[in-house]
Amino acid sequence: MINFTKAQKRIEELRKLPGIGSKSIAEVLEENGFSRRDFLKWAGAVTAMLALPSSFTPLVAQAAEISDRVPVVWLHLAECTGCSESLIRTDAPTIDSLIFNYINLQYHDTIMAAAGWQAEENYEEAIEKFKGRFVLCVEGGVPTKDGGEYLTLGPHAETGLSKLKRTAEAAGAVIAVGTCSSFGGVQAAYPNPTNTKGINKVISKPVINVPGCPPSAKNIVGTIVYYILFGQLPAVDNFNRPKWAYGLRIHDLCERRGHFDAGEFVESFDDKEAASNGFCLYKVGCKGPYTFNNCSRERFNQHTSWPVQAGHGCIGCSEPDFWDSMAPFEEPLTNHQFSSAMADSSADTIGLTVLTVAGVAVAAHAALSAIKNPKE
Ligand code: FSX
Ligand code: SF4
Ligand code: F3S
Repeated sequence: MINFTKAQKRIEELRKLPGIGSKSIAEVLEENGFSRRDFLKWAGAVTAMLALPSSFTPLVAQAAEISDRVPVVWLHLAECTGCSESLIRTDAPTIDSLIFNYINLQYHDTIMAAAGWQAEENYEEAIEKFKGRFVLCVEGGVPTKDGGEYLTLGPHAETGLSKLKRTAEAAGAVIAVGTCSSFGGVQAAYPNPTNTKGINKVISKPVINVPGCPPSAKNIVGTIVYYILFGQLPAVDNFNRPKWAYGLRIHDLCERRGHFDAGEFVESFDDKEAASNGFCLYKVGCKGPYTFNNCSRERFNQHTSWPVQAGHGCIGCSEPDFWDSMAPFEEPLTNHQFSSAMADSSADTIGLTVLTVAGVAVAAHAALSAIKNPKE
């Protein structure tokens, strides 16, 4: 049960804490050309995205306004930094990226000013000073082979494994940002020479997974805003992904879905006519029917586009082991075994599914339309 009064009280309490912002979020937004109206529109969209009643919109706005009260430590392990890029690399700052800049970010390798010993010192100070109440965001999987020595960080060459464990121990909440920290990611793909794992495999605290390679800025900021509002983790599926973001398949809200249902497919990437008609990309490898994420609804880059709209099928980047289980990416899973959210869940295993080339639309539609996110 979502408790409005509890969220209100939490915001009041947080407001009493010292913030680090020298300006208010209203001033920051105004300097970047956003009006109060834009901000409230953003808050309304985030409220809807988080599946909260619209009466929560003012609270979501307030949570963003006091986001500089909640300290965040951002740890990079084995990854490509695309997750941070997803947040900060836009042609013009978005409200999401400005809110991210506004949070009380105590440590983030890529965007902080400090370097070397100074950075290390900041890190140690932050985890001591904000013990038990900072949010730990982790980007990247954790190599575990040979005591984790395939990833060392900082001047003391501490292993990522050790740094992750002790930081998670001190954190108030842990968020795995991206598929690498959620499930291991590309470095955990076969043959996984460093025995890299998702972070929840090596720490005892509950971890909220926000997968995607990279995840959208909306899913990252939405998860942080949710935590600011409620001080707890949202309802999750069996892969610990927030249901508000990962409750539906890409395929459910895809704009090409009508063509899938009508059996109209792009047959190859040089099929100009089919491409210009926006036909379904299933036969050129789209994994949207097996992938739980909100890309088709929320899109990327200020809602402008997303992979399928841009003309390439979904590669299933928010599913565990997608580098192995969803490959080859430009072919349908026809005659390939797959192991996605559905196949990996014990209670709801649909087992080994083999789709035949003939009648693929019918077979896929009949088999997959009935599939729901496993632990709903
Ligand atoms: Fe992984 Fe994020 Fe993919 Fe990259 O760091 S989810 S490789 S987009 O950047 O962790
Ligand atoms: Fe969209 Fe892919 Fe589903 Fe086709 S298979 S409707 S392109 S998600
Ligand atoms: Fe990833 Fe598919 Fe979305 S590839 S970004 S889950 S459309």
